[in-house]
Amino acid sequence: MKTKTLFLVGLLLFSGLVRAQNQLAALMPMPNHIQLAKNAGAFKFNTQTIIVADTLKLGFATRLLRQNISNRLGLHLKTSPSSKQSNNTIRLVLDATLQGKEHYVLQVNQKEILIKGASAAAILYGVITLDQLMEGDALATSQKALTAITVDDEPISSFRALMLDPARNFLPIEGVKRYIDQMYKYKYNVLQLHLSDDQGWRVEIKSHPKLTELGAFRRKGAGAQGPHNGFYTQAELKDLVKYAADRNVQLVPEIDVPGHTVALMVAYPQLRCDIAKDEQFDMEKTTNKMLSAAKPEVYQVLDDVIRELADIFPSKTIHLGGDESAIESNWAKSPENLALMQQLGYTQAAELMNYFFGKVLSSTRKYGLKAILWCELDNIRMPASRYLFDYPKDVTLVTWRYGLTPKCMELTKASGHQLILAPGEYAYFDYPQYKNDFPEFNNWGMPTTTLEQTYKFDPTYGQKPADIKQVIGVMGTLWGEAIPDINRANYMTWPRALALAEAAWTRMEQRNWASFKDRLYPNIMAIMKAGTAVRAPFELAP
Ligand code: TNX
Repeated sequence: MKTKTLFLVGLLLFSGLVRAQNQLAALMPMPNHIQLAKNAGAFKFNTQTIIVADTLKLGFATRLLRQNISNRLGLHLKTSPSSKQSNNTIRLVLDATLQGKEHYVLQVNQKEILIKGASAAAILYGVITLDQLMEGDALATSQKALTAITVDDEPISSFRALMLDPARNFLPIEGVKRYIDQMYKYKYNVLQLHLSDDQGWRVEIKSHPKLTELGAFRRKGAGAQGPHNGFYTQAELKDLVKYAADRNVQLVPEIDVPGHTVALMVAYPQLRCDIAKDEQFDMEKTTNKMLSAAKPEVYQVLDDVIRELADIFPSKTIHLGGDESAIESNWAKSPENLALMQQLGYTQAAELMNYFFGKVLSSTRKYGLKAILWCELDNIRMPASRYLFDYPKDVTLVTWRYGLTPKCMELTKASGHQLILAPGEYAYFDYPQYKNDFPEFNNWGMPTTTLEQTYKFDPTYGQKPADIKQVIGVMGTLWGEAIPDINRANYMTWPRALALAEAAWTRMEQRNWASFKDRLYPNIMAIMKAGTAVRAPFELAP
């Protein structure tokens, strides 16, 4: 009797442990295809396990893998480009026959762990998923084992972005690197930097030094490195580009024109619209004043800026803003712009946006850059029916205004523009994550975007992927008016960016709020362990 009871208790405990160990428990974003191998055993790590990888081409992924194994298992594995050993290996294999730049296959069996992909980025993603498997299967990991599994995974979107806004409040470069350290682990591959706005110009431009001398220092005596003052040198940005590229993150600079340009107009007053000629600007404020469309110097300065940015950012993509231009109170009241309008035979001042971007886009083409612009429709409140501006087809648009994304999808499908989705209702991470949560200042009555609300984001809007081929991805935006430093930026980002990462990566059929909530905890812990600020979503506690 006694033995029987002990046996039953033992069995119960054992089954409890079996249930607690779950290889899928920390996967984020959820891979698109997983095959669990029944009774196929496990890979056992030991001091003789060897990492086989081309360390020249796969340097970063290999270092990350060694680091992860050392952190989790305390084993310091040897790495070699080839091996006679046919088992007890972790092999990273570049395989050009695999379709898709970010497509990886991760196979775990008793003999070996194999990660295959056609690019260093794909292999890196396999290494990240491997680490999440080990995080989830805590019991096996504690025994230096990994249960057999196959993951065959690639993203639904090629553009998976977050955006930081160091223009409103400057974010020193070290903090931006730490930000990239987290975002790449959730397979984000683009970081947009909003480098100019009314409140600051944050990138060194050698041909126009006043941009930073005057435009990067809005508050005298308030320090050189944020929140009010500061800029990135070109050398710092080139270093950041490399740092990000190792982690498969492409940097996209944004220079916001022709609105949101007070810092630029403080540095070079001759570029202002004539009606703002004598205005005393306060760079702390958003004043809705614009560059002139009629002054040739404007296009010369922007050409120089674009040329220098093309040299810093090898990804050759630039965002040129185009949002919230107060055309009616600027160009439509300005003698020089009205004269230009007449000369061009335009009937509305808004048409000057086509002229303005026609000129600026000839510079981006000249320097081999692809341009992105914020999508503005003819009515910023619904209903909206058409593009306000007739931009050329090689421009990618970003939909952002609350409720207007389905309309933008419909219009770009007809027009042929590529589209990135940053809908205010899901992806605006400057908005509070819960009622009465931050931001505690500069909150103009922002709507609340809860974690669950972000998770609800369906980037297909219920359509078949084949019917929305113009949609290339999604972006979460951290507008910075109420974000004084990188800690706050992180607090606003996490965990909502986990939800958005899954929207960008995982097919809708594979997504599930209950499963996401289960997988949140180990990931919030991982972000905290890295010393990164994150909001605890206490509203989800039962
Ligand atoms: C609108 S989104 C803006 C930004 C602000 C943001 C605040 C967009 C293209 N323009 O300038 O920072 O709202 O949420």
